[in-house]
Amino acid sequence: MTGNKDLFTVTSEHLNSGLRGIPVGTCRTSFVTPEEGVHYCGYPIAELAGLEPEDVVYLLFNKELPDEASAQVFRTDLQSRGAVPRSIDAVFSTLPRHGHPMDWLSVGIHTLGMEDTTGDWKEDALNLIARMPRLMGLLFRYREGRSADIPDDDLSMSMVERFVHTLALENVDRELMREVLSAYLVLHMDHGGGNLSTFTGKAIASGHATVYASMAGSMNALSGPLHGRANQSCLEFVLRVGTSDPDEVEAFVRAELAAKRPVFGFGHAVLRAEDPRATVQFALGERLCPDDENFKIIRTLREVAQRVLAENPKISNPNANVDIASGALLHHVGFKDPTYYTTFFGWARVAGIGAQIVDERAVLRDGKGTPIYRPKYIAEAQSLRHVV
Ligand code: AMX
Repeated sequence: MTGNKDLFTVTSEHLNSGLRGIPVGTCRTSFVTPEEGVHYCGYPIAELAGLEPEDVVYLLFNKELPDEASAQVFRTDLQSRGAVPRSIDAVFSTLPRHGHPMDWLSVGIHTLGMEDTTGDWKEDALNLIARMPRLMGLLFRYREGRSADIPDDDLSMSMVERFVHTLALENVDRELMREVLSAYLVLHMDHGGGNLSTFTGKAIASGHATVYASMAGSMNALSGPLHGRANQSCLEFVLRVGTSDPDEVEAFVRAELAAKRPVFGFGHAVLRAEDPRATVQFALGERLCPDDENFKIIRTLREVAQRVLAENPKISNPNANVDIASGALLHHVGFKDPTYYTTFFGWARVAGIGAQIVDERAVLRDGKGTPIYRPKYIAEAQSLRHVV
């Protein structure tokens, strides 16, 4: 963006509105349109959904998809960065097991930063991305009390394979788990510059806190029920629906609305169509688990809830959002406890937020980076007074 153009007029009505819609910067990794949802570096998300997560991380950092040779070099580079220090085990073994997994994730990221921060924005962002699979696996293992016989990390594996390998769940189809998680990561890596967790991470980094401290802050922001934790709430909602019979689902949806409760998995602040990330996950579910009970429920909800919500003209978008299907898929492949779901969201976002932090700190403004964030607040209900 060049020149000095008027972009927006700020009026007193914008105060205390959560900066909603107020332009504050530029984003080089992704943008969101009302009809096609998120695009990474210009590519509609639906076209990227089948790619390997490593290739999409490359895209977010380099703004181009890799050719075969660059993809291989990048994978080898990530592998060389992936080793997680043993102190993570010591820290995780002392955390309260009833603590929310997102709090564990934040502590884990901070611990990685205390062990090894280079101070180079890109190095630290890539190191963290490479260490996330093992960190995530250990998080599950220690919090579930399965700390015995954890397999050694195998850095020759892909990122998702390393997580699945560390998790080492019995009686699950590991290939199915890999496929669903790979798609999940790609779909959730980035969503523009102004969502709360991304904005928070960039704001913290603007004061030159480390990538790790900034990312831990992002995860804390993501943990809120109005933000990332909506995907946990969504599967809890599906489990409460408990039936795929269209008449019963309709009665349930109407009762929720009458009780002034949200119909989870529907609606969006920006999108005005079904979120393509939901469409992709519905297609994945039709292929991988069409007879799964929860999948049958969301298939019915997709039609029934959309129809019922569309009766209310106040609702700008009655269609399914990204959170409708991810929980059913994660549940199907073996993740039965929805309290963990936001950690997958966080794992994915480390890539997008990491790339955006690098852009803001080392690329924008001809490499000078943005200054420390300092929006203006106007004094309210404070007249000058003195203690004596
Ligand atoms: N169920 C019930 N009411 C809904 C609704 C839904 N799914 N979607 C919108 N509404 C209501 C809003 O609460 C609002 O009511 P109000 O006027 O009494 O405040 C009215 O319809 C108009 O809302 P809107 O302009 O269409 O959407 P919004 O930007 O205010 O809210 C969202 C967007 C996502 C918070 C809302 O659709 C919602 O609560 N959905 C259900 C929860 C959910 O699935 N959250 C995950 C969203 C995906 C994501 O961004 N991670």
